[in-house]
Amino acid sequence: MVVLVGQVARHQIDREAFQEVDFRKMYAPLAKWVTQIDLAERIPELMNQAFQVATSGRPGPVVVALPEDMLRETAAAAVVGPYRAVRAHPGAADLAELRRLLGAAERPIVLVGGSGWTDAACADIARFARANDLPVCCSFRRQDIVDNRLPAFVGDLGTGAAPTLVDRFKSADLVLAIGARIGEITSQSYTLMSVPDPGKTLIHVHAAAEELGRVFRPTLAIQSGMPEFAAAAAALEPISAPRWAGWRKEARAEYEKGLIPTALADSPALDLGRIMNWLRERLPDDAIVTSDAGNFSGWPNRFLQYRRPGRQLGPTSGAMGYGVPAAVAAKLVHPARVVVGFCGDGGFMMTGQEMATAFGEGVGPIILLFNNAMYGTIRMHQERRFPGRIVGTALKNPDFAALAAAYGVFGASVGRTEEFASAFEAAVASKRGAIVELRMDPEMITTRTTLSALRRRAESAKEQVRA
Ligand SMILES: Cc1ncc(C[n+]2csc(CCOP(=O)(O)OP(=O)(O)O)c2C)c(N)n1
Ligand SMILES: [Mg+2]
Repeated sequence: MVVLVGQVARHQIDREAFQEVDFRKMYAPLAKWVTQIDLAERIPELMNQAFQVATSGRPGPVVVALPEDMLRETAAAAVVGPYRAVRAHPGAADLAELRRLLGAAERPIVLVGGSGWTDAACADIARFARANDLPVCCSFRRQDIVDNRLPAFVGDLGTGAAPTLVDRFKSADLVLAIGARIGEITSQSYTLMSVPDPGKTLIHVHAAAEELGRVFRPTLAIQSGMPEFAAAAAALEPISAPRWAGWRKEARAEYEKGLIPTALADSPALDLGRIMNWLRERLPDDAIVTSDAGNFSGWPNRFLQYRRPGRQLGPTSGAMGYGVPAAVAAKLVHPARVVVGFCGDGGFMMTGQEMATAFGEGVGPIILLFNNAMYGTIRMHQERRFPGRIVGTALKNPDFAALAAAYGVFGASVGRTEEFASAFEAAVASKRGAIVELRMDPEMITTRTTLSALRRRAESAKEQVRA
């Protein structure tokens, strides 16, 4: 992302003039690079550099401040050619070492993640995994890199990672991490491997040199773009009759078992597990699923199967307010594809007004609004640490169906499992954007446990401490 932002005139700088901000300071820890163009004749140079930096290595945002008087200047400038992102290739020696390490492994696991994946790179990695019968898991909110229906796919390491996958990852003797930073969420708060020596063979492939060796010291570090690495990996001679065929099969069986909803309550009126399973069958292969941040996201993350060329768009930063705008943007780019945005009531109230943009642009994303009348994630932490003490997490929401009508989009409010399918089909058919509210049981705090179970556990832990 390249952000062009207006700045006060050059002769007003440092007066704290109207709306003056020192953008270099403000964005220093957030952006990959911040610059200001003070001379009109430097526009070609600095704009070229902005795109070059934003797209090369680990992609990241660049902020360009533009003093308003500079914008009124004219200058003679040569036209420069388009920017070309710089991506490294894996070397022959690195690939030979990778194959040697893999050949010596007993329980290998591949972790895919990060950005820079093209359709061809995804297909190449799937081919590499199948040829070597390797299990593949993915990092937080990067579930669409490998088609989840392939036998190689064994789950995701997000906020609600399956305990069986976490255990399996810990007992792996070789990790091949491709593109993932292995950050706090993916590494389950840095518990998947020891720091800094991971205690196992770690082959880390990343587009940026500075990410290699961060936290975990790799046995083999390979700086490479994803398309470049994936093509090379697919061309490697496969390990014949790998020792880990059973290990991969067990991992896949555990993942498939996880698709069966956990029985949390006796026939709940709105059974989210059944609804997610219905959606898994219903969504086309090229569907785009966007997600906000919040506990509701556990439902699509655990039960949907992301596919290619389908996409998952979600904030790996955990920022709320992303789901609706991302769904509107995805539908603008791909008007012919089904776009479903998953959102909590809290997150929807932050940026849900973007439904006006969808209506104005004439595009129809479908928003599934999980209404539990609270900031569920924060309530969960309150119950865990201070059971029964609820502060500032209850929400008094507007009438969402009425809000949908006010925006001019389709609205439905679903309180029973059997009402969902027809509401969803009507939303698809409406073609003008839709808000489908799911009036969920607030007890369903995660896909694996209830609010009262959490509270009981926290209370009895407190009792034990007292005793
Ligand atoms: C912009 C922003 N503000 C605050 C938070 C902290 N936060 C994380 S989840 C959450 C609550 C989410 O509530 P909701 O969208 O209703 O989803 P639920 O957890 O109830 O399913 C909050 C406040 C955040 N991640 N992002
Ligand atoms: Mg909520």
